[in-house]
Amino acid sequence: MRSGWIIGVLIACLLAATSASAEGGYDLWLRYRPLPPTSAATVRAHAGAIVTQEADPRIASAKAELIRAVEGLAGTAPTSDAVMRPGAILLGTPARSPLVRQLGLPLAGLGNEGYVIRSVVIAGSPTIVVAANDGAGVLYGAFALIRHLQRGDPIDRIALQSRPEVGLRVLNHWDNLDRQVERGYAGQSIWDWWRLPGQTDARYTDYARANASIGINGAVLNNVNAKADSLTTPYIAKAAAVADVLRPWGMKVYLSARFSAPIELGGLKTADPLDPAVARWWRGKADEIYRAIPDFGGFLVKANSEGQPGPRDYRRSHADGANMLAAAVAPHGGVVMWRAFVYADTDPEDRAKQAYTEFKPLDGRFADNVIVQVKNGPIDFQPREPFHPLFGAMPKTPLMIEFQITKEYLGFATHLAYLGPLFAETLAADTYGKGRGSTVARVIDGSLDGHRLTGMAGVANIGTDRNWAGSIFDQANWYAFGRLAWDPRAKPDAIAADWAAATFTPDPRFLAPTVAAMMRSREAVVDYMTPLGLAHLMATGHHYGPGPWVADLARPEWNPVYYHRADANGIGFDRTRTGSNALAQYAPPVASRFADPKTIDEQYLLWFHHVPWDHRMADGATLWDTLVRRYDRGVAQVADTRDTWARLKPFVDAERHGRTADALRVQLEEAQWWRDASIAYFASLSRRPLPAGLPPPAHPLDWYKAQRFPWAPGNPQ
Ligand code: GCW
Repeated sequence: MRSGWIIGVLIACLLAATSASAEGGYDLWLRYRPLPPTSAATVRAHAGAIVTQEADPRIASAKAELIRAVEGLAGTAPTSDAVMRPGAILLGTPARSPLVRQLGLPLAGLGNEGYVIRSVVIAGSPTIVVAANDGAGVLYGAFALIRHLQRGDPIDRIALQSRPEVGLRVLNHWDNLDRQVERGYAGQSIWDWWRLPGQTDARYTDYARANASIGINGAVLNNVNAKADSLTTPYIAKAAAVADVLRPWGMKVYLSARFSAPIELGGLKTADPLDPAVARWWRGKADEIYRAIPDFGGFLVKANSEGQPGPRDYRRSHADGANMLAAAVAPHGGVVMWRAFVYADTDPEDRAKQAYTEFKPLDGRFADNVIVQVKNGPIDFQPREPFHPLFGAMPKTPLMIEFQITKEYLGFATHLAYLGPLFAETLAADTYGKGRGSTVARVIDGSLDGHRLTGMAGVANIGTDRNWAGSIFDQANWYAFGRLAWDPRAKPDAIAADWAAATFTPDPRFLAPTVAAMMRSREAVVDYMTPLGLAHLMATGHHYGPGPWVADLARPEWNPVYYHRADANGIGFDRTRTGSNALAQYAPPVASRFADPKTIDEQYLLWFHHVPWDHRMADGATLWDTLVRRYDRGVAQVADTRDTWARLKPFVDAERHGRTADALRVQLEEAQWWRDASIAYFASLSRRPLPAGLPPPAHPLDWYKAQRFPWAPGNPQ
C-alpha cells in the first residue's frame, strides 16, 4: 500500500518533470513561460483585465491571445470586461468603442491594419490602449504588445505605432493534395484535405495565431504545380472550412490555379485565354468560390514554367492569361498573383535572362488586380543571388517579391541558416530603376512607382513536424519573413533578437551570442556551398548535397556545369557583353558596378564573370586560393556555432538544446563534405595545389560522385 503510494508519487513527479521539460517547439515564439518576478508583477499591474466593447472576431482573437499571454507570462489570467477598471488593457476601434473614441488617438493614415498603443489614463486609472481603425489592426497591435511583454520591456509608458508597408503578406504552400509538400522538410502538409471539410485540426488555429502574430494575412493553400482538383466543388468546400478557421485571425485563403482547368474540369477543348467560353468558365468558377468563401483572396498561377500549362500554349502572352483570370475575380475584389518564374526548355538563352525577356515587354499590359510575383533572384532561391533584374524595370506593373522560406538549396531543415540577412539584402538592393534609392523594398511596397497593390510571398517551411518547421531555428525564418513583409526595412538582427527572446529567453547572456551566430549562419552556407557568386551546384533533384560535376541532365540549365562553367583556365558564368549580357538587364549604374571583375563586389564575382584561376582578388590572393579559403571559412563558422551552442546549454531546455546540437553536428559533417567534394572537383580542373597548410579532401573525387540519396524528401512528384 505504502510503497504503491510512493511509486505513484514518483511517477507523478516524473511526469511533471517531463512535461515541464518537454519542449518540442510546438509553441513557436508564442511561448508564454513565466517572466522573472519583477517583470511578472509589472505585467499583472497593467493587465488585470482586457476590456473590449465590440463584437469583432479579430478583436475577440486579440483578447483571447492577450489573456493567454498574460496568464502564461505573469501567472494570473486577466478578466474579460466591457467596462473600465483600473490596470486594464483596452482594445478597440473608435468607430465602435466609445471608450476608444473619447481618446482621440492619431489613427489617420494607419489603414485597416495599423495600430496605436498608448499608456493613457481613463477615469483616473492607468490603462494601456491598443487602438486601430479596424479589427485587423487591433489584432496586430495586441501581438506587438505581447512581443514587448515577452521581452520584459517596461510598459508603464508605452507608445507604439505601426502599419504594414506591404499589403499582401502571404505564405505560399507548395502542398500537394495527398499531403506531400514539394520542397518541404518538416513532415507532411498541415492541410488534411482528406478529412476536410468535416474535420478541422487545432493546428489550423495555431497556424493562424502564429501568422497573425507576425502580420501574415494570407495563405495560398496548394502547390503552384497545381492540380485542377483544387477547383472542384468538394475541394472548394474544404478550402472554405480552412478559411473559416483563418478568418478570425485576419487571414485570407488563396488557391493556386491550374491554367488548363477549363479542359480538365470544364470539358472544354481549349484553355486559350482569349476564347470566350474559357473566360466564361473561369467567371463561373470564381463565382462558385466566392459563394463558399466570400473573402477569398484570389489565384496564384505558375504558367508555362517547368511543364505547367499556360497562355503561351496558345500563343498568348502572360498578360493575356493573367488578365482573363483577373476579370473573373475582379467583381469580387480578388487578385491574381502571376508568377514570373518562367524559363522554357526550348530556349537557349541564359536562364537568368528569360523572365525579364518575357515580362519586361508586358509592362503596363496587366489588369489593375494583377500583381506579378518575382523571385528574389534571377535563377532560383540560391544561397546568394543578385536581385532579380525585373525589380525596377517594370514601373507600370505592381511586382511582389517571392522568397523561399523552406531551404531547398540551403541544407533543408538540417542546416542552421537564418534567412533574415538574405531577405534583407535583396530588399535593400538598389535597382536604380528611378535613380539612386530605388531599392527593391521601394519597388515592392509600391512607393517607388505609386502602386497600391503590393505584396510579399514566402514559400512556407511548415509541416506536421511537432516543431512546425523541421527545426527550432527554421521557425526563425518563418518569423523573419513575416516581420520583413510588414516592414521591409526592419533589421534582421533586431528580428532575430525578438524571435530568440520569445522562443528561448530574453536573457542577454543568451541573446547576444545566439543572434550573432544566426547573423553569420547564412554566409557560412554561402561559403561552404557556393562562394564568390557560384550558384546551383547542388546534386540532382533533391538539391541537398554537392553535385558540381553533374552534366547529364536533359536540359542544359538543370546541370551544375551550366552554372559554374569551370575548365582548365578558370571558372564563372560570363554574363557581361562578351557572354550572355544578362548585365544589360540591370539599370546602367548597377550594370557598371557589376561589369568589372576588378571592382565588382566579390560576392557576385563568378555570377557575372568567367575569370582565370589566377585572377587576383582585391587583397592580392588568387581566385583559386580565395575559393578554397572560402570553403574552409564556411566550415569553420559552423564549428564555431556548434561550440557557441554548446556553451548556451544552461539557458535552454534539454530537448530543444539537444536537438539543435545534434543538427549542428550533422551540419558540420556536411559542411565538410560540401567543402571537400567541391574542392576535389574544382582541383581536378584547376590542377592547382591547395594553399599551404589546408587539408586535402578526405576522399578522392569519385567517392563524392558516387554518393546517392534516392529518397531525399521534398522532391516533386
Ligand atoms: O525552386 C524550384 C523548385 C521546384 C519549384 C519551382 C518553382 C514548385 O525546384 O520544385 O516548383 O522552383 O518555383 O516553381
